[in-house]
Amino acid sequence: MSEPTPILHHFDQSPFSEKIRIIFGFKKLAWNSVRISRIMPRPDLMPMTGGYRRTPTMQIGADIYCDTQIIIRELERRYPTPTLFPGGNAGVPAALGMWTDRPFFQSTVNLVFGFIGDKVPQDFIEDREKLRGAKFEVAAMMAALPQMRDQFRAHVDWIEAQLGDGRPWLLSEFSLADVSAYMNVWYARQSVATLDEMMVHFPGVSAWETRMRGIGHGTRTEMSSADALEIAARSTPQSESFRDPADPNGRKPGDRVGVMPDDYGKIPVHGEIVSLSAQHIAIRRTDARAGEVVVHFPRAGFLVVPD
Ligand SMILES: N[C@@H](CCC(=O)N[C@@H](CS)C(=O)NCC(=O)O)C(=O)O
Repeated sequence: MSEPTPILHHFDQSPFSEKIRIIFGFKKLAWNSVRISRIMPRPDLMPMTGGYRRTPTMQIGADIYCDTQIIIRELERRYPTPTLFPGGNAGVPAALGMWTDRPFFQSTVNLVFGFIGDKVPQDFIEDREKLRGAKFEVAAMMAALPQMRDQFRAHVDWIEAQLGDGRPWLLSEFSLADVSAYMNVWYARQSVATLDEMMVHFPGVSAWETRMRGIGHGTRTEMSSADALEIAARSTPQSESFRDPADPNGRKPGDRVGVMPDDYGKIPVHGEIVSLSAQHIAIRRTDARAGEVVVHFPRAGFLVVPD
């Protein structure tokens, strides 16, 4: 049986979404693109995620994948060749996400908003303040721009050092490590017009960026959010139920839990456990518009709390 086409709910400026678009390119996949608004509300998406609001989300029928960690894991499971974990590198490329997606990303966000400063639209500021539960201090970010340049540069310098022996990719062969690190450089390139003044000093990174851009995004076809929601409503989740005999808290299929990110956007999604492992939890929920869906999350960086 052929695999159903993955649907990515994303927006074009989203760096985390760029990771997934590149993986579609690397694995030469056809995919459907649902462009979501950069800010809430997202009325056709929330019925599927159950409240998870970070970007991107991947949908395959009535299975919904929240967070790039779990999206990548699922794409690798369904489309193992070519692999994102070559040469026995089964753990490090994924673990490196804790550098690229957190401190490196935070430095990049600070650089980007310090640079674009007062051009950030008010509705975007209000949306992200609500998401983070903290003030979006544009003036402070602009004042800190020199420090942010230093921080971003230090992260990029690690990429340059790793490529210093002339290897084409961070772990010699192309891997998830390249995708994750590149996301930040891509994001800064989109918004910081003067970035080249810094990047000319990183010839290895610049050549690597050209190779990364050459990978493309696979075959993208636009789809409306209403059509995607209808697909979820018409489909049956394909997730098998399995327990984790080593679960350190004795959690098992059938338990009711809430799952949420541990950093921000801590909106718990409630449901009944279908399957779980050290890196994955899937919960079943029912929505008036989406019908029965199974929502999948990673474990690292996510909290699971009993309901
Ligand atoms: N850990 C998440 C992070 C995703 C993330 O922070 N995405 C940004 C956009 S690139 C976001 O969610 N912004 C708020 C929003 O889109 O509502 C992942 O890997 O998917």
